Amino acid sequence: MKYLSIAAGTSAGALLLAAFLNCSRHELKGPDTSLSLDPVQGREEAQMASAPEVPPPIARSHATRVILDVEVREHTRTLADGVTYTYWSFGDESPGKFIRVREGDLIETHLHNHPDNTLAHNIDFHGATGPGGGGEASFVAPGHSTTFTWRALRPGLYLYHCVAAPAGLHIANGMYGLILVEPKQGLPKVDKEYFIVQGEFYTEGKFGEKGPQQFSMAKALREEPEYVVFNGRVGSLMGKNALKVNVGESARIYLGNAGPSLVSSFHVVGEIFDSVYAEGGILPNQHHVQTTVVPVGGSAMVEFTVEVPGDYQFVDHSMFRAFNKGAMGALKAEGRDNLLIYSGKTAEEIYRPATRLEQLAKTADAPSGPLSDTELLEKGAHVYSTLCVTCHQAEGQGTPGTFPPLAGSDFLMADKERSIRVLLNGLKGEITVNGAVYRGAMPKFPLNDAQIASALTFVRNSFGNKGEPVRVEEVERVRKAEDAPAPKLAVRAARPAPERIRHKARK
Ligand code: HEC
Ligand SMILES: [Cu+2]
Repeated sequence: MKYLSIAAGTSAGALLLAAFLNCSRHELKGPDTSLSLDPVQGREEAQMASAPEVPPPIARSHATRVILDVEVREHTRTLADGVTYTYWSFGDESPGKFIRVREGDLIETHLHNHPDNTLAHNIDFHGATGPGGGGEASFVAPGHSTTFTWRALRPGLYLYHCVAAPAGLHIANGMYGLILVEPKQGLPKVDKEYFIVQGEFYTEGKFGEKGPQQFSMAKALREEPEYVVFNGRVGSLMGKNALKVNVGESARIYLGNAGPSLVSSFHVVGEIFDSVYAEGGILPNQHHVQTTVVPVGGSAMVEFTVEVPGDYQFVDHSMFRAFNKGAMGALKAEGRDNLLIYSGKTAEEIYRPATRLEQLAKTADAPSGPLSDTELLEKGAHVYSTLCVTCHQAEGQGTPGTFPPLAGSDFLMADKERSIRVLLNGLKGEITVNGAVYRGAMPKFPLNDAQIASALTFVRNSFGNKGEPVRVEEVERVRKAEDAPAPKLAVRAARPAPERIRHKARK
């Protein structure tokens, strides 16, 4: 403030300030903050649906008093196959029902705490404006009901959840759901609507451990859930519970993230969102989105149209959550193929590029007569670049501590016969090269005498080395003395004709 008033005192500062004000006035269209409360006409029951279904759009063109009854349950439900957990939920299932109201509606909320329950609960509507989103007003002991009324002032997709202390625990046990406050003019029409709420479960037992599971406060504090799931349980949207759409139909998914800790990166594998309403606002703020972030305690809406039939998976793209903790669901799209967009697999064949040994075999052809120095060097360069280079490196410099250098190697240059034996037999055990100790192992390679002679001639006359060539006969002699049999080096049988598996285009 101080800085601003001083700056404004100078003419440059005044200009800046003017530019700033100007820009904010003309370029940013502010939100609607007006408070014109529509007259409330009549009353009706809240429109609700169980996951993943969404009640139909609101046809009314006026505000009404919506009567919303929500019952809190504490009961055992299935978290994964063979795994049970004591859920606390709004209604029979977690997440609670999707509630659909209209901007301007008055929501008369009755929260009933079932007498079988052991704890007090409440409800915080992120779509409500008022202390605690209704948390204080709705706080209710087992066997009691509370009533409070709130005005759905601002349209958007909102999370609701229990906020009774400790709030993290009540959410982690499943107390959450979504409420859509439809804008007066409605949302764009789509063919299919679904809702998904992501949530975490912190169980004492590891993921998949059978039997009833207890809540682990230690894991919750570390924010390390065993389960991250869509709609309350592992597999709630898999197999026969997959979401269904038809090719060409427009779909909208209402996403919520109850957390209590992890931000979600929602992604449909093989589909691109045409529009995303980030953070559950009513303006589509981006087109052609691959993955959208859903904050904890927040929401998003995504719209898409599937172009090609098949099974699509959707995930929290934090992949270990998806594949190891449950954050995965499926979308089944039915309809006609469109080969102009996606072909499916059209061929599968054996892939067999020339292998290093095959390449090496090409240098194995028997010489007709003794090899000249140039021939030795050429062949040697080929052997080096197909085989030796992987370990001894392009300039023969080796890798410190692992592969000894051939460039300037006293070990190599000191003893020609020993170097022949290295290539005939391989080398194992401790050696010292230029003062450095190596304790590695060089395998024995199936090289014939001409290859060994030429490789050694090459390395003894490259990378700054200068030495006599190594003749084929010399290698022959050492091989005989070592009694090392010559390797079989026939070039492998001509490769089999690639086996083509043709897949008929799906109908
Ligand atoms: C798979 C890696 C590997 C390949 C390929 C390889 N070597 Fe070696 N080479 C080694 C290792 C490891 C040692 C050291 C062995 C030891 O410590 O006892 C070594 C040692 C040597 C030595 C003795 C030490 C020195 O630095 O003078 C020579 C000579 C040699 N290799 C030449 C070759 C030639 C020529 C080829 C190609 C035909 C080749 N090597 C291919 C790993 C390899
Ligand atoms: Cu609660």
